[in-house]
This record gives sequence, structure tokens and C-alpha cells, in this order.
Amino acid sequence: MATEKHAPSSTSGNDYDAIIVGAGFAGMYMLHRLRKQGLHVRVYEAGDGVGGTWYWNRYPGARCDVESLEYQYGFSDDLQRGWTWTERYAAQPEILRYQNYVADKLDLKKDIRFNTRVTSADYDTPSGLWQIETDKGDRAQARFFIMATGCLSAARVPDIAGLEDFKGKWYHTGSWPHDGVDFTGRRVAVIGTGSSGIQSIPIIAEQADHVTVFQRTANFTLPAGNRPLSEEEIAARRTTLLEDRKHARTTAGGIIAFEYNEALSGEMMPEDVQREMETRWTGGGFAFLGSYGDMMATTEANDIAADFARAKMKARVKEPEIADTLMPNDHPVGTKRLCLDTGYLETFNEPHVDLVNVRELPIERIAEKGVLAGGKEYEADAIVFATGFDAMTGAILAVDITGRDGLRLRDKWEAGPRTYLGLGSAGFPNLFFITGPGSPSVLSNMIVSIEQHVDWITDCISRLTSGNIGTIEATPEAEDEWVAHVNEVAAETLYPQANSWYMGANVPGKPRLFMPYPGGVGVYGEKLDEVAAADYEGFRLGA
Ligand code: N01
Repeated sequence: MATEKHAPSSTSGNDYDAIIVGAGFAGMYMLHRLRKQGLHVRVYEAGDGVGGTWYWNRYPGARCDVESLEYQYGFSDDLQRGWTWTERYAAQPEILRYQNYVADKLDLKKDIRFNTRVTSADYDTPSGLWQIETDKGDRAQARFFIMATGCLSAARVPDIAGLEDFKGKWYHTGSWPHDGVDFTGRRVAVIGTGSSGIQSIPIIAEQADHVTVFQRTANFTLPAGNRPLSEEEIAARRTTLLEDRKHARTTAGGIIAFEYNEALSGEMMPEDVQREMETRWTGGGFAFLGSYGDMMATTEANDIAADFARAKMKARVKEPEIADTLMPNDHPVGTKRLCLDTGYLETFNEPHVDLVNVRELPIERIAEKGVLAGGKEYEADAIVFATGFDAMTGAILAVDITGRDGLRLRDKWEAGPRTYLGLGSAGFPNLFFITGPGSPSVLSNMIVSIEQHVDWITDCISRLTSGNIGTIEATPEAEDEWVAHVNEVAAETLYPQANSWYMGANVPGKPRLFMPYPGGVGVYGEKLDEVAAADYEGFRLGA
């Protein structure tokens, strides 16, 4: 549906070659690459520092679930040699320090306007320029407009009645106070048991007098196996990191810490399947999901891993009734993001930690003194919402983007996001998404996928600039084909069976469709290369 277009605004000299929204891993690297090409670039960032998701998610226990030696930029030997990770899975403060180290080393901050949120972006057809406005009243224009807003950055507090009546303090894990929160001596209600809840609950329980956890969906979780890194493993990776990253780009998940076993469960002896799962489970991390080749393809194969995981999880909880409540049984393992925890299930062995099954005792409202569920009031001095994000599309659509002929992205995506390769959308010339819906993004090591996209966009912009080509825009046909392809690949997996944020299922009213591309980083990268080699096949290049 087309709507009236805004009048072009005066930009008071704020003319750029490219405008980037977001200064997380994606925006920082994009800025670096485009500046190296001699482009005049401006980044707008809502926070007062770099970091993106790691700037906002400062909740206790926040930690990456991709190993730190792989969760870093892989484009510069100099950068990686100047930084030393301390743990197998880096905690949020360390990752944020790393991002600041990179920003300072590459002198990025001077081109980032902090504390400034882009509110709208309009494509002005006559000039071929994107005109943006911010909440600080800035107006600026640029030929290229790049959304580096991240996949999990629009934090979502559910619409539960009565929050305004609550006399205590409440927090969302995804926008945590910068000076921290001390829960000592307090009664805390935590709503949500995804990765953020599972990471924060054990730490909150260490401090608080009493914790009540409200669980709607029990999740599969396994011990992360976090530990300090040894000097030997750090030194070994230093010599191979850049080569390893090339290899990572050919893998399904952009990770080389483990390999997927391609053998199907039915081709293996049952005891070999068990041994493989045991080794991978004990080793910690996502390796478990690669125990055999058909885990994400058939229910029968998935059940083997799900049963194994439940047995492991159950053994960590003393009270059988609580253990039963903590058992995930409404989705195949891996169809929601697997959680890696440190002491999560054991927390429910503590006498001051209670579990409320929201499926049986639905949350009715927030009251003055706490949370009312199943007719009972659970008193709390603080409520923590670990309730997730309007994932993948939330932060993009938070900017009112209008393309050619007054086409608004919000209208175009009303029935779900439509992109070609997750990079662009028909009707929006010279607009790029980094790790947008329709690309592997959240199913991969995000930094590998970010670098893959930024490199592709940089080459594309270079081709346009050197070839005197004004615009690039996905064709509707290529976009339709890609959207259909993403759906077909997803339908061959078990992913659509879960009510996950991958499916948009956590946001009432959001269209249900599988948003990331599940074909793997390697396969996807080949497609990107083919498209570029065929002079951007599927895109229309304009004068
Ligand atoms: O969010 P989530 P998250 N009443 O959406 C529940 C990444 N991440 O912030 O499942 C009651 O997963 C909701 O219940 P249900 C990672 O990719 C990574 O934890 O919808 N409950 C669920 O339990 C992750 O997957 C790291 O039934 C309500 C929870 O809130 C993604 O971010 C760390 C509710 C939300 O879980 C999101 O994780 C953290 C309601 N009204 C995050 N609404 C690491 O790197 C929602 N819930 C380790």
C-alpha cells in the first residue's frame, strides 16, 4: 500500500555518501570498509557508545554463546593480535571492551553520532538520495542507506495489564541499567526462560532473598562448559584466525569449533549415536546439535536427541515435580535457540527459588506488590522481564522507511518481511540490510555473517561507484523467488514446528513465517558470489 511521501527536507549540509543506522558489530565494520573506499559516511546510534546488542544487554550473567575465539572480527590480523580473550565464552563487559578497543583502534567514533535515533528515511526519486530524520532533529541525506540495526535489538515488554500499578522497580534484560542492579535482600520475579532468563536467573538468585521464576515454555539447556582460556589455545588461534575465518564461511553455522556429523541417525549404531551425543554434550556448546545429520530433519530423529537432553537436564534437578515442569516437551530440540547455561537448573534446588508454570497458572496482571498468576499473588520488590525481542524486523520497522513511489516498508512487510537475499527489498533502491530477514543471520555466528554481508555490500557499492551506476534495487521477481526458496528450505526442517521468535510467534499479531535463511552460511555465500559475478543478477542497476 502506497502512502503519501514526505516532502524532501533541507539537510543543512549534512550530505553523505552513506548513512548507517547502528554502531554494533555490523555498523562498525561497515563504517570502516566504506571509509576505506574514500566514502563520506555517517553512523547514527541510539546508545551513547558503540556495541549494539552488547551495549544494551547488560543483565547479570550476559555472555555470548559462540566461543570468544570465534566471536571476534576476522578481517584484520593487527586487530586480533592486539586483543586477548580470557574465557571460552566471553561475558558482556569483555565483549563491550573489545568493541571499544576496535572502535578506538580504527578511529571510528568520530563518524558516529551517538544518542541519536533515526526516526524516518525517505527515498527521494528525483535526486536518488535517502533523506533521514532523527529524534534530535537532524536531517541528512545520502546515496546509500544501510540498516545495521541487529536482529535482536527491539526489546519487548509483554502487554501485561497493571504494570503501571507496580510499586517496585522493573527491568528488561535487553535494556539493562548501565550502573547495574543490586538485588541483595530483595524478592525478585523473573518472567521468561529463554537465553536471557536462563543466564540471569542463577546470578539473580545468588543475590536475592527470594526469586520467583515465571516459565511459559521450558527450554532445552545444556551446560556451557565455560572456563578460562589457556595461553596455548589463545596463541594457537592467533596464528590461524584469518584462515579459520575463510573456512568458517564455508560451514553451515559460521563456526569451526565443531563439525556437523553428516551420518544420519539410522545409519549409525544406536550406541554410537549415544556416544556421539554424550561427547558433544559434555564438551558444551552447540556441538550437540551436530551429533548426527538428520536431527533437524525428522521428528523421529529429533526425538533421540530430545530424550537424551531431557534425561541430562532432569538429573540436575532434585525435586521430581519441579524437574518435570522444567522439561521442554512442546517443541523439537534445536527449533528454539538452544540455551547454554551455567548452573541454571541447579538454581531450582535452592529453597529460596520458586518456579511458576504459567501454562497452568497464567499471569493475570501485575499488581501493586507483585505478579498475580493463577489467582495467587507472588509478592516481589522487583520484576525482571527476560521476555525477548521483536526479532529480526522490529528494529528495521522502528524506522519509518519510505521507498520509491511512497511505498512504506511497514506496509510492504505487513504480511511478513520480503527481501532478496536478506540484503535488499524491491521498491527501496540503495537500501541495504546487514543480516536482514532472509539471510542466515541468527542461525549462524553473527560476526561471520556480518562480515560476509559487509564485504558483499562494499564490493557492490564499489562496482556502482566505479561503473557510474546510480542505483541498485532488487527486482520483484528475484525477491519472490528468494522468499519462496527460504520458505521451502525451512519447510524441510523442523523449525516451523516451534512457537519461536524465529517464526515471529512471540509477538502477538506478528505474521508467522520463518525469518532467517536455514540453508547455511556456506551455501548462502556461494549464492552471494554467483549473484555478484553475474553483475548482480536479480537486482536492477539504474542510471
Ligand atoms: O528471549 P526469548 P531471550 N508471559 O524470546 C517468555 C539471543 N541471546 O532474550 O517461549 C510469560 O528467547 C517466553 O516464553 P515463550 C539468543 O539468540 C543470546 O531470552 O514465548 N512469558 C520466553 O521464555 C536468544 O534466543 C544470548 O512461551 C513470556 C522468554 O520470555 C535470543 O537472544 C543471551 C511472555 C523470552 O525468551 C532471545 O533470547 C541472550 C509473557 N507474556 C539472548 N512473553 C547468548 O549469547 C515472553 N515470555 C547466550
